Amino acid sequence: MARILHTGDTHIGFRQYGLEERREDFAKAFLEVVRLAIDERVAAVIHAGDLFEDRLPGAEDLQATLQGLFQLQRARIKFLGIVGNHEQRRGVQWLDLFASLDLAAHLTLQPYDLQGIPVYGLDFAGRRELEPPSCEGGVLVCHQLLNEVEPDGELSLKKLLTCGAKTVLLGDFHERKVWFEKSLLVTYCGSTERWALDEQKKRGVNIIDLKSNRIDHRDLKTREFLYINADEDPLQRLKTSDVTGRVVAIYLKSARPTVAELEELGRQRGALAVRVRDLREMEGELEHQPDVQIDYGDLEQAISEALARRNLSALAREIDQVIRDFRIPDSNIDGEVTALLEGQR
Ligand SMILES: [Mn+2]
Repeated sequence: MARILHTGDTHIGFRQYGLEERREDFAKAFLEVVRLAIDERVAAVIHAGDLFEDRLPGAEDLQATLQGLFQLQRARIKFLGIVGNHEQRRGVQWLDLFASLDLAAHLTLQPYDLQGIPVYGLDFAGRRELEPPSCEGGVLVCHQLLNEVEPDGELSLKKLLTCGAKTVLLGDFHERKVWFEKSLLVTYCGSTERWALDEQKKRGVNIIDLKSNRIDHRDLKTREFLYINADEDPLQRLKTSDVTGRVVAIYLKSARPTVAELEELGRQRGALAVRVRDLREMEGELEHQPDVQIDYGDLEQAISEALARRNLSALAREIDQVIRDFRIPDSNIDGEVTALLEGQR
């Protein structure tokens, strides 16, 4: 038995809605995954990228991550990973740092031997059409979009059939998906906390026996969200539901009640946050449907989501992060970007 836990898109360090509680939630979800791996006595945790929200996780985030990695090490569970688009750096990757401490292995096209099964890994390779590498008889781990989940996804399910892999473990798309094509298993594990408001389903991980390709999943206990649909009366739902400590997500089709009224009532009732998604501009102008849906106050997130789908170079992503990082004062941006550019020569 070569049972493994497949996870990814952990996004540790994401201070969602500007809340410290949400930043902690993303780290907690990782520790919950570690606890599950230990309970399930798997041979390895295979991480399909985006362990971190960006390339500069804070000390608190690294502390939680290391805590989890040390717990796995004590339980003799391997942590095998690849680098996702969010955390990718030009030099040493965080995963390489963990590998140098013997807490992880960075999967590459030189297969890692897991109980006789070769495990291949490919770091995020951009949004251009991608030819899968040859992975004879083994497992391929990558962080890309399949054309089955995004029409202009860079990787095709059909091509995966010819790369020789028996199992393909994916990250990048945040919902769990499973395909069986002939004897090939292809799966996305989904994110471990709700990174975008529309990630409504329960978050979880895959448990897979790599010998038989038997796949199972386990739910994670994460922050509770209350979803209020556009055809419901949001004021009534807010008044009659227990929203204490929850994130309340409201889809709104009318001008009343106002966002401010909903936020105020949610706060009074003890909600952690109230997020309103205005569906009005979507109505009747489908031909002008915007690329990005923006829920109030979440411009940063909308920009991140849109950029993640563009084929930007690692350098362009780093420059973008420097410009949008609120911890870097405006007066230092010039110097930071110049240093990045000069490092390219
Ligand atoms: Mn992700």
